[in-house]
Amino acid sequence: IVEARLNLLLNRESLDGQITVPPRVGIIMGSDSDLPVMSDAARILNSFGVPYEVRIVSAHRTPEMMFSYALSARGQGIQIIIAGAGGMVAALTPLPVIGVPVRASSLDGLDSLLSIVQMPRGVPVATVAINNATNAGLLAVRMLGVGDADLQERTIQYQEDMKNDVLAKTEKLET
Ligand code: RP5
Repeated sequence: IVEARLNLLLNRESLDGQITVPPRVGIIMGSDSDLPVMSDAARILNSFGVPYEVRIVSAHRTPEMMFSYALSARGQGIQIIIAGAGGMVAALTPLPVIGVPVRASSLDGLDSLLSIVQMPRGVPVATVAINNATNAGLLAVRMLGVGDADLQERTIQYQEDMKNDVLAKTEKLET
């Protein structure tokens, strides 16, 4: 179900029959209601050709699954975890964890932001802006790019494209 919804969000046909490569990034979240936000990270990883997996694991609803995922991710070859929320995961893995505060219904995401960014010493979580899973994907690409020149080159190209896009829009406004 998650994959079907993700394919829909990414306008992607089913992966059935395609050869899949081992994921380098794990995208996890506490509920499928986080998918519309977290799929932005998948979209970025797709565009950079970084293989990833998506899992719904909740520290509150399925703690055993979340523990199991966090404890086994490194051994499965995962290099970075992007987590809607994410504090608990960072306590269970030596991998870099990028936390995405997801704006739930009531407190406009501030609750999620503070619960992720205010980690105690010894449990670091890189935290991006509320609902900004795009930046979580881009940060994961940059982290991987430190040891992958081709990927780092693509980050440089992404930055160039973004700058040119802004310049083009600015010129359009000034004409
Ligand atoms: C969190 O509570 C989930 O990650 C989600 O962000 C929020 C609401 O979850 P649902 O009630 O929509 O399943 O644990």
